[in-house]
Amino acid sequence: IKKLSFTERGKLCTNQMTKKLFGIMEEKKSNLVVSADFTQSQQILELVDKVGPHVCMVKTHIDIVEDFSQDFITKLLQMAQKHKFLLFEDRKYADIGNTVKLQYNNGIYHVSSWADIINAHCISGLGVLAALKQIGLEKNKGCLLVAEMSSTGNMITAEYTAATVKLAEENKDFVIGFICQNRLSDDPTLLHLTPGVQLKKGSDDLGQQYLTPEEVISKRGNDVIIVGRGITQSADVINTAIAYKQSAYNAYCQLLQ
Ligand code: UP6
Repeated sequence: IKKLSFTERGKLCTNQMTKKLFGIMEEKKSNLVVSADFTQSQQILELVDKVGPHVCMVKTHIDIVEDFSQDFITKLLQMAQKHKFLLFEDRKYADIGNTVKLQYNNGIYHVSSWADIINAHCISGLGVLAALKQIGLEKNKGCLLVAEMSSTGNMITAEYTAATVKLAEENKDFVIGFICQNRLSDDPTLLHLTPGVQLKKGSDDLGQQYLTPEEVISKRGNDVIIVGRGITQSADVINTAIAYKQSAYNAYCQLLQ
């Protein structure tokens, strides 16, 4: 596998969100996303203040936060400014178009008002993407498509993955890439982000499967690692985040043309 640098790839992008993300990745020498899967807003803010300098993006599951407030969002946005990272809400929208539109824009969380990037399963057809796009494009947001999953026994087939890739390639005004386990598209302007990453290969007791940063980036040819508990449950989150950042970035650099 041969790759272009983040800067070179950024120059090829017409999608402003992808361009912006490549710029951050190059500047911070980081293709690490931290998954801030805590249930208390203070835990999330403390984590991102520590690891913020080392990540290109912070991934949230806003619907697990027990003390959600607008003040929390304001602080999260301030952190994103301070440490220069993007916010990715991992909601995995999957319903019919009209419903996902309401979920994205309305409810308690008003995700479209603060998340730079969201993601979707295209299981229900073209309407999901069309609906998210109606809101997202106007606000210059980006969307990732879930093309593969890390969990054991997941029901995604090769045909489903291929159809998802086609949809991404046809909707590059809004779709910036994939959540996946393998490199799926040769298009250098589409990003491959991979969850299920720890420094040691393994699994948890609920079906999650882990690959190492080297396996994900240099062997499989993905671009970005997404790490949750590997960082959040570590006794030294800063140095652990640095270790993940360096192994993923070095693995990418090995592939440069
Ligand atoms: N995630 C996966 N696998 C996928 C898609 N998304 O694990 O195929 C998400 C999970 C979690 C994070 O929802 O937020 O990535 C992984 O967390 P972990 O590193 O603690 O396992």
